[in-house]
Amino acid sequence: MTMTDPARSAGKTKTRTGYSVCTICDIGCQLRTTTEDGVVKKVEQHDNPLLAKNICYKGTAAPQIHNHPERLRVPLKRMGERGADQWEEISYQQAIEEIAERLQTVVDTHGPEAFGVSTSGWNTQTTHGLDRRFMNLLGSPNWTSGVSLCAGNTAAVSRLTYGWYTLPDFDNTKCFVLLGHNPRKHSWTPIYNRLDSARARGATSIVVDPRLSEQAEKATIHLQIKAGTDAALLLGWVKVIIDEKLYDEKFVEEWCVGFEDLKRRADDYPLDRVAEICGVDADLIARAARMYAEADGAAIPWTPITDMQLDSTSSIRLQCILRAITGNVDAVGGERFFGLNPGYRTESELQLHDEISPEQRAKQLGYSTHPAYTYRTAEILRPHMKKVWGHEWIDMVMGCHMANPSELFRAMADGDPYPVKAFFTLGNNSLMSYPNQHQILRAMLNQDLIVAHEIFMTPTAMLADYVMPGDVFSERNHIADSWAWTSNLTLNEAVATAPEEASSSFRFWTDLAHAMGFGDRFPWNSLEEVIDYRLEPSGTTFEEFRAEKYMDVQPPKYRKYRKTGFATPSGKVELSSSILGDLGFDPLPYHRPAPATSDEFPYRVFSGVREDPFFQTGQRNIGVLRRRVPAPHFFVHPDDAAAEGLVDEEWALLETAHGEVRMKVSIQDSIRQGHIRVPHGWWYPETRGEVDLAGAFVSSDAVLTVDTDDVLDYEQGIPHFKGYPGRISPCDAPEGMSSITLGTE
Ligand SMILES: Nc1nc2c(c(=O)[nH]1)N[C@H]1C(S)=C(S)[C@@H](COP(=O)(O)OP(=O)(O)OC[C@H]3O[C@@H](n4cnc5c(=O)[nH]c(N)nc54)[C@H](O)[C@@H]3O)O[C@H]1N2
Ligand SMILES: Nc1nc2c(c(=O)[nH]1)N[C@H]1C(S)=C(S)[C@@H](COP(=O)(O)OP(=O)(O)OC[C@H]3O[C@@H](n4cnc5c(=O)[nH]c(N)nc54)[C@H](O)[C@@H]3O)O[C@H]1N2
Ligand code: SF4
Ligand SMILES: [Mo]
Repeated sequence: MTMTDPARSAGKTKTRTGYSVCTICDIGCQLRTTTEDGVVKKVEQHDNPLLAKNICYKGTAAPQIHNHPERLRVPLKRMGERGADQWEEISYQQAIEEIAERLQTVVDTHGPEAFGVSTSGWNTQTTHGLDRRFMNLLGSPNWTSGVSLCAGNTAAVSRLTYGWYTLPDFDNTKCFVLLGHNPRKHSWTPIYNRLDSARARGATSIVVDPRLSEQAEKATIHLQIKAGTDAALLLGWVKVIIDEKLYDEKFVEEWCVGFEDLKRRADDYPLDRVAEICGVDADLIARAARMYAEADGAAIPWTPITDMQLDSTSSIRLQCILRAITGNVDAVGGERFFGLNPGYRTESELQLHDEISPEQRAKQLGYSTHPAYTYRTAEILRPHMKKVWGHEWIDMVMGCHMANPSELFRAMADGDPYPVKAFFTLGNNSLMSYPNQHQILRAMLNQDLIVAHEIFMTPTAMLADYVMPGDVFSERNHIADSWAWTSNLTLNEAVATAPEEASSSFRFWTDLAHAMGFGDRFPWNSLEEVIDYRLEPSGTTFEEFRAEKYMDVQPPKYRKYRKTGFATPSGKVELSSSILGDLGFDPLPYHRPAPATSDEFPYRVFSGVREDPFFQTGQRNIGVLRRRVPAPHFFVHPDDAAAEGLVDEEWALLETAHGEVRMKVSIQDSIRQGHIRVPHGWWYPETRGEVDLAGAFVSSDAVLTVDTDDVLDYEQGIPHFKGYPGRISPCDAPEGMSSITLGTE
């Protein structure tokens, strides 16, 4: 049905401007979007001067992304072999009916747990927990996400330590510590701006990074550690802080349990040992520890680096522990527990975690082996969450009730411990976004049904049976709640017209539930109705909210635990974790060394150093962005390049025990000798139709790492992406890749 717009029929252009929450990366800047006749023309900075600096060149490229000629507009059904990239266009209605029927067959044959979902949520934006609601009503616990490797897992581990997840009190901090984390002007711009403002106010900073990163260049102290040794460094800090009595004795006495055990554990990490493990000077480590502990309000902002290490659980817990023993928890200039916005129902509330039976919850992949962020830990925390925060199930940063992705892909590939035969991926390039890409490919080739909800034809979508075109942020209404990370609400307005056959994730799950016979549990007719339902406690509707404001910010309240206690079994900060102990793990933090380098694999390789023009695996097809970084590069120290015969801007082959990738070489003084950087997420959309899966196996970091138990963090089952052994040598350009074009637009 086409609506006739009176302004348009009169020959006038209809211009609209609205507030947006950018989803091109996951930090969600607040911007303004202008459309003409429903087409995005301009995305620009916010009209509030306090927010105006929060914009990067990916955000301003939104018109090129949203209007891209290759944007998916019509549902596609696979023709020919899986992965052959041959499609038939079908209607949205036909797609939903066929998907419902085929999903029902999988559930009838193998049980509901045979249905797995991977989604990262921030770009599809409008789920409102309905993906989990759908799965819980069907009986499948096997939902996972990119947040299992990034922030979601920190949220879960923080929660079992002190019952909530912190965010720095950036406006008041006197000192901040970045464990690798390296926000830049065009990479997580709002955090970059806040760190810069803190420095301008006189805050000191400590940067821990094997590279002289952009943040390290500005640091008061740079600790250029060996990759993968952060937990050892932090244990060294704990020892200095305890030995020199730099901790907050009153807070420790009143609000912490396990201090004596922690002290004994820290005694295993004297500074000379830590200096040896980390490869940095012992005095500098001690100076940094003192600088952090002595600051009157210090913060350790969340970092993804410790989310992807062999001892990730310990590294994350050590950050919580340092915040606690220095008295910085829920404190001015330290770290805030935002709590929930009382006016907005949480996604968790819509997810209906009581509807799935305890027996089905216990089948969640990872539940018994790596439970830290699965239902198993969440179940233990239920009464404590209820007591302190008022709700039993709070899925912070969408990461506190997840399946382990490696176990999910193993079940999909090998039926171990049971078959998973239907896989939906929404706004997630799953093939390339977890470790062990070869296993993920096998997993996908072994499915009866794959559905991808996407805006572009990614390598993952190429492997699907149905590709459902998604809408984008300029086309949908939403109120974002930072996934309960903060209590702020921010407005996103639909100002553009979505392709007629595109769907929001709300529409997709709702229509599928109706087609499968449980539509009565999805009583909302529109996205706005769900938002109205979520806003009900505030007594406003979506229309009223947007007429009045673009944001809702709760006034800060510090040290809330004084009234409520902490949401842990002891009601205190658990320096020694009763939950980890009860689950059979070491209750205290420790350092676990990564597999050692050898003559065969002499370098420490790490995935990361995000590239400014791209978010993760995206945007390689957006000409205006791709031209800024046309090809992927290893970073190699000049001495290592000379030793291996590598030439700047020429191709090289990097091999690990598990896989190999090719990319160009960038020789850089700033990287620690003996280390090699591999960027994340490279494929070559321009080679679609010529190279298998558009080059998804040529340069992707996910082929270099496996996920066998010896290289997974014990408690969470997190892969080790930060310092695994590898070797490098010069090579020719990969086939079909000699002249890399620059995307299509
Ligand atoms: N091997 C490896 N894996 C990693 C990492 C790594 O360094 N190495 N990093 C981890 C980290 S830090 C993170 S945060 C996660 C990130 O994981 P994700 O956030 O899932 O990022 P991508 O896997 O790149 O997938 C995003 C996909 O969403 C699509 N998309 C964009 N906007 C929309 C939309 O509005 N609607 C729909 N339907 N689709 C949209 C894009 O085209 C893209 O294909 O990955 C993690 N996984
Ligand atoms: N433009 C752009 N911005 C982004 C993203 C993007 O894809 N593009 N992704 C966003 C997301 S989801 C994330 S998670 C962040 C990630 O971005 P950052 O937090 O900045 O992380 P990376 O860029 O992966 O790596 C940062 C630094 O970690 C160092 N490092 C590597 N291994 C180790 C180690 O073992 N220990 C320590 N201490 N340091 C180490 C590297 O040398 C590097 O300088 O960026 C966000 N911002
Ligand atoms: S940093 Fe850039 S891409 Fe990320 S949300 Fe902000 S404007 Fe969008
Ligand atoms: Mo991330």
